[in-house]
Amino acid sequence: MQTFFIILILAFGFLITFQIAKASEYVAVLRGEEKSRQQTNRINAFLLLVFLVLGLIGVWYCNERLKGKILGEAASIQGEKIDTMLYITLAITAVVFFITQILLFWFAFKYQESDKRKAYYYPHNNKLELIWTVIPALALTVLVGFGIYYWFKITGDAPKDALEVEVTGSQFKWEFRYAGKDGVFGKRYYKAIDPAKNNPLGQLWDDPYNHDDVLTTELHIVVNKPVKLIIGSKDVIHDVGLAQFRMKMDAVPGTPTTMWFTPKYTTRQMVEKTGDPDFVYEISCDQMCGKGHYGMKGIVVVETQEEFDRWLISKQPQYMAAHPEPAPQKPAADTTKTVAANLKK
Ligand SMILES: [Cu+2]
Repeated sequence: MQTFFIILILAFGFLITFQIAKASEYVAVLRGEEKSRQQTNRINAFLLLVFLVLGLIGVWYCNERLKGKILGEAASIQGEKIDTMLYITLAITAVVFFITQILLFWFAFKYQESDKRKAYYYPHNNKLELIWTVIPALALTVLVGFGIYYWFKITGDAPKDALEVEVTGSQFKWEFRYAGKDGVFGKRYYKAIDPAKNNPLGQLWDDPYNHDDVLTTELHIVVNKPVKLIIGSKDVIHDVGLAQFRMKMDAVPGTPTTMWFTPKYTTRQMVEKTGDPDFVYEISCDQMCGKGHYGMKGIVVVETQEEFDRWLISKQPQYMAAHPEPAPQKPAADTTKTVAANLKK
């Protein structure tokens, strides 16, 4: 139905344009080709000026309406730097935008066709070419330079005391793994992935480092403590999007990516700051990864170290879920059989 309407609208649009073109052709014939062309030129020149004025009013209006409403304050120390970069870039590009747009439309109006004026032939000027190549090149190099500096910082080595969390994306959810008491993540192998056997991340159970690793569906991190995310994917490319912290990193199958940042405010502090009792930090998927892409929105909790420790300790390591206590009434013969079966494998 929708497609039908779109086709109908397009057909109407075509018909209207066609009719207008035909009508103006008749007008031209009646009035004389040359006169009609001059009049069209004058109208177009005036419309360009109208477009400039309305466009600038629109820019001002959007800016006024949306000021401070888009992302809010950055909630991480690194995010502040990214915001500063964004504002500097916006300021520079805004100056260029206003100068070029005003000149473009004003010149188009002022120097419209006139019988009293002959176009000035000015084909080339090396000095001008040099100026408008070198200045933007320098400005962009400085902007990109700052960008690369922060990029290397965020994706480079995290501070030694950083909390490490492994983030794994899949269609359509995020799974988080904490290293547990030993502080070391156990090994994983993709062929060991078996959700039916409580092993959704493919942890290798013969690696003792895996025995205390905790799997969660919420990302909990500690305020004022750097957190390093080790990011991966089980199927297609996803992207860890943490808009409030100004962080974003692709989750690529087979190639772990990392980034680290330091959250500045706990979720509770943000509730107070924003005045929104329902405030939660969000993790989103920033890659169109399939039909259920929108369902990857998840919750990030920023809390104090004590709250975090209490939360983590309340979680059962995945090893326990994958290895439930053997039922005591089971006859010993069964175990022998299992061992024998395993040996055959
Ligand atoms: Cu995704």
